[in-house]
Amino acid sequence: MASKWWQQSVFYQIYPRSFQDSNNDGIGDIKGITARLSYLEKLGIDAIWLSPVFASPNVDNGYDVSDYCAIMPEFGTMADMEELIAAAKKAGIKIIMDLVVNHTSSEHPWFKKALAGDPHYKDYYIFRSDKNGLPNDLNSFFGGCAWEHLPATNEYYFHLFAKEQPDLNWENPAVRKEVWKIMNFWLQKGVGGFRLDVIELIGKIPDQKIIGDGPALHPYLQEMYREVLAGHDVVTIGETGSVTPLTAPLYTDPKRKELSMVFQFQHMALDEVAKTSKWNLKSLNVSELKTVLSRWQTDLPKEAWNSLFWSNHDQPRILSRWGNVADYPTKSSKMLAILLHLMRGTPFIYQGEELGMTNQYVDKISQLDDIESIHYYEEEKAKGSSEATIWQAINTKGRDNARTPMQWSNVPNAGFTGENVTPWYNLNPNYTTINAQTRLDDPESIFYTYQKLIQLRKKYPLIVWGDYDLLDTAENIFAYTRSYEGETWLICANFSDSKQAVSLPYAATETIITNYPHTYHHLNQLNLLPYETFVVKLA
Ligand code: TEU
Ligand code: CA
Repeated sequence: MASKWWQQSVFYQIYPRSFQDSNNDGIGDIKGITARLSYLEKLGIDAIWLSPVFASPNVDNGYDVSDYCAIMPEFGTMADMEELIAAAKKAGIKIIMDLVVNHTSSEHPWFKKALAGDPHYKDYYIFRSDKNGLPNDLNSFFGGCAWEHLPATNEYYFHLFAKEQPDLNWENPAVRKEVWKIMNFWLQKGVGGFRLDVIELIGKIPDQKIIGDGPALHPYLQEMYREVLAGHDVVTIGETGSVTPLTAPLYTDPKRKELSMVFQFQHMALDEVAKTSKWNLKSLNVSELKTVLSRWQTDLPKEAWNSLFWSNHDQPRILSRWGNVADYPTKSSKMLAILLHLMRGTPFIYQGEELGMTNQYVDKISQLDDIESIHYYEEEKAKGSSEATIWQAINTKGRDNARTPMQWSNVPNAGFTGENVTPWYNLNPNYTTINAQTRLDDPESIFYTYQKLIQLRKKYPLIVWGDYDLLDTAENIFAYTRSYEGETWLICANFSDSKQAVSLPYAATETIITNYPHTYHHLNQLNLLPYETFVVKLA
């Protein structure tokens, strides 16, 4: 397959509400992003995945869209958006829109007309009569029943997320045509592609309790390709919560003309008790992480393509989750960055990950913004769970952890908004020490590790195309090789806070990158320090 730009790119995800405020209303906005393009150019990224900026009542912070072809007034105007696309293009950065088309906001005109009884628009959604009671026991991902009762009209409508996010009926060709129109509208604006929110759900058949991977899912994606994507050199990234290395090629094999790549979440489930929920915590087993990530490196057919991420706006911050904030913040954040970015696939950096931003600590419901965490708190309180258990889970896995404002400097409000402004959401108090300014001033900071990893990816085709082989090492040693055109690199990490002896039957001719001031030659008697990580070229 001819190589694609998005296979050699590094993406950066921006959660616009929390990135940069430009008009001192305490809310991040599009002009703020444009003002920060030079920072992103310095980092070296090639594309921005922009979380939704469309008109929305913000029940789910933009993942509840009320007009797909208008900009949320708090974020600015369509002119601001056009300016961002143009300025980013000049900086060599593509803008990828976050398309949320499994559902709309209940404020969308389509849904309002449906509620008013318009039969054309009722068929845009999933309504069922209440004459036989609840259609079935399906639940929403945000807790509670997935069927919202409308007593006035003796019916229910279906929502897999909040009740303010009614699911669209993709079986209806008119709905699909509306989506193609929206996508073409944004392609004409010059965007570089789309991240497709919960796209695996669009083939759902609620009456048969089929939610993900419905029979019509791939036909819909092939229709999307025919109607919108064919002929455009754009990227599509599917958010597919239950995809496996076996099913991923169904989305990403170019011969199937569907998507470019998918976000898989198997590694993100390794610290939750299997088959329960994200809130049911268990500690990470590094062997399981090695197995899962390696499976995505080796079981994907060459023609399929992988995304690589630790963090996003739904996940806790990786340094708090699987790094070591207390004793080895810099070493462990560099270990995580190097381990992931030397793998095969397109890396995604989440805003603030390149600064080593961390989770925040909360212990009052007034400190929560995220609907998912608020529902969880209420449900657990109703069940009689202890506050300690609830807050332990929220502080560990709550989505608000990733949504505290970007920490630019050590002034009040961290340069995110004016010093005397009340930001829409509380900053993490550690912005006084963890911020872009301190990282840019420190040549040994995590920022420059990310910058170098991006430079290496551009310089060495081995990183993009090389074969991956996991080495058989002790549990806490994560070591693998990448081989390409006769050259082999070895990547080795001590994924622990204790010294680890490791013996690797290799000799190194060059140290590419490391998080300790060491160089590496014979690798057969190494005593790695906590989180010590290195990449070497093998003899
Ligand atoms: O997330 C879908 C999804 O998988 C989430 O329910 C995720 O499992 C959960 O947030 C993990 O804690 C997408 C968006 O990324 C998310 O922000 C939206 O809330 C959701 O869809 C509905 O649009
Ligand atoms: Ca603003």
